[in-house]
Amino acid sequence: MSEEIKTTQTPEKKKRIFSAIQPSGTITLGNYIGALRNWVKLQDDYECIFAVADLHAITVRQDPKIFKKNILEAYALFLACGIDTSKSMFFIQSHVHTHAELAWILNCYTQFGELSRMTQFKDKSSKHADNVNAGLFTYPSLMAADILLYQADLVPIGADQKQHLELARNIADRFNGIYGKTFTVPDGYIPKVGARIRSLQDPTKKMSKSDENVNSWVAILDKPETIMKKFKRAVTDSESRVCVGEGKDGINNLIGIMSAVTGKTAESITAEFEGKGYGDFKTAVGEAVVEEVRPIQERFEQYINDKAYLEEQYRKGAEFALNISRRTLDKAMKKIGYLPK
Ligand code: ATP
Ligand code: LTN
Repeated sequence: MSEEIKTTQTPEKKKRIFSAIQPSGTITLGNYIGALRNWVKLQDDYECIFAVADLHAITVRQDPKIFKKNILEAYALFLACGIDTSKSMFFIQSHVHTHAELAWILNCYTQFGELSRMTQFKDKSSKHADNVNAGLFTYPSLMAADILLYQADLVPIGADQKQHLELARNIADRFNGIYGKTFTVPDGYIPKVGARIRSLQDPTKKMSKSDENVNSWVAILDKPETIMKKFKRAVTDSESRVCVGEGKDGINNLIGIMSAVTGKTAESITAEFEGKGYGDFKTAVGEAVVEEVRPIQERFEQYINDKAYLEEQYRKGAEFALNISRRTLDKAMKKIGYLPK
């Protein structure tokens, strides 16, 4: 799996990228630094296809009203972060029926044992012990369908999704091995900086929007005072020197966040805060994050108040996506032996 990708390519044939984020709850700083921000940067050099993964989101129970609101807000927020529909294809997963169809097919080429080894399944089934549904288990084959439908070359993801991507590669290889080349086997792109932003309350865990402790994550749409408060409360250690070190998960994480939003290296951050305490540092990280999200929040307000524009964009996205993905689905079905419609 490649950790780094070239930023320029020959104009004739751009490589294709696919990625998606679930609209479950609010989009966090982890999602932004680990995923969204990279999507925005990739748009000029790649043919990008992005989706709001709302089919994946019902693997945990959703309140219908809130869910509906979250899907539209996620779409608007991604636009506000810089997804540009004149450069990239951007749609809502449930609007494109080929995803659910190919997912069923791929389920039949995915082994029970493979799915049982997924750490996200183990984590989520222990978190939602009262609702360990089959969708939670087969989640990775839907994700594989998302990617393989578009013959994507590269998939930008946070480190937590690496195992799912490996599985998508295995499924593609297996299918190609049986029927001949049908799917492009995708490579992952995991950013070096910010691939795993950690919880502000338990820095041994990743920052996750489904964490019940609201102080553990920062949402892109949190008010400035809320962001400052959450950073001030961030769990650190009993030392006082701002530097990267063993057993300093909290500070390492804050340095990582600071570095991701300001572009400064860990060394220069350490030098800047030499002789200053954790309190000053936490305030500075909070302020840097507030500055980073301010323009995004302003653009979000404009988009979310223009429902007609949003609808026009996601309709256009779904139409494009269906056109491309239908070809792959037809090809796979033909190879399996289904009668043409
Ligand atoms: P959930 O809490 O519902 O599992 P999540 O916050 O982990 O959600 P996802 O929708 O699973 O978010 O992930 C969206 C994208 O953001 C993925 O590419 C994922 O790798 C990335 N991502 C999620 N959390 C982090 C994090 N803490 N640091 C870096 N990247 C992250
Ligand atoms: N499972 C991913 C979201 C997701 C995705 C995808 C990412 C759904 N389909 C396809 C990359 C490619 C997640 O929870 N982060």
